[in-house]
Amino acid sequence: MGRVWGALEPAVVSGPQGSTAFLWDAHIPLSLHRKVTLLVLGLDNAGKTSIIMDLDRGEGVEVLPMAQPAQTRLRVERFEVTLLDLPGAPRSRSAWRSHYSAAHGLLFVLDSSDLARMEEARRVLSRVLSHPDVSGKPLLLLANKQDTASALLPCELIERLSLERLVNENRSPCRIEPCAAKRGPTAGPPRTTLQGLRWLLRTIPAAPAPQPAAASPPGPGPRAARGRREEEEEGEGEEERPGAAKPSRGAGGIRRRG
Ligand SMILES: Nc1nc2c(ncn2[C@@H]2O[C@H](COP(=O)(O)OP(=O)(O)O)[C@@H](O)[C@H]2O)c(=O)[nH]1
Ligand SMILES: [Mg+2]
Repeated sequence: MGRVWGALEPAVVSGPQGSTAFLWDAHIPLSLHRKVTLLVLGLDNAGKTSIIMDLDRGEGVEVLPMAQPAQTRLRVERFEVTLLDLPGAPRSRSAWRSHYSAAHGLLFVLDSSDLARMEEARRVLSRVLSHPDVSGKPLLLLANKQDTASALLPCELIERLSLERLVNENRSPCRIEPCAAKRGPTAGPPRTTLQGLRWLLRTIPAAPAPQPAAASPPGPGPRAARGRREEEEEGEGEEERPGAAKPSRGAGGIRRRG
């Protein structure tokens, strides 16, 4: 696997059980009982709801009451985490972006065995990460259904999804963890998923998530143009526009060595 170069010196980390992380090695202090919102995204049938239910059983995870529909509230270490389980069918994806500005980070769940839809997953992930309200926020990629015989390994998924390029272009710290959400009742805690979640929480910057909806400039700027394009693209029969412009990155953007 090649190195990934970013605005800050990144590290490529390999963990146990084939887990792999690309991350910028920034020290981020924890604050007490910090409230964070994480979006759980991915294609329909990827295992998003199963992952959330499995997380409930995690060691050191406390399920908090008073969650709204499609929300799960957990206390993990010093964080009060709200997980938003967003439906992944094509017709539902256009609603995702209304949550982007409030999100501190993303969990993107993949069905690692669904080879026929891997390209669709790549397009969807690319579109999410390049949205101006998402770029730069940390991403935990959960390579689910590792219990199935045809599941791709994280290193294969990195290639299939062009993950290094996506990470560099969008400056989003990213970690990939293999997991299997559907396990027998006697299975132990969801170790790798929780490990990934803890990484995600540590990687969220100390500053609050921006709220660009209120701050966005009036008039049909690049953001509005992009929004219209996404509406067209995120519906049924979506297609990626070849050569679609990336949002401007400003100074200190991503570069590759050499
Ligand atoms: N074999 C296997 N099946 C899984 C796993 N996770 C979820 N599933 C199954 O995949 C299907 C879709 O799961 P669900 O959580 O509803 O997906 P969602 O549409 O992304 O929320 C269900 O039949 C689950 O039982 C897994 O790790 N392994
Ligand atoms: Mg679901």
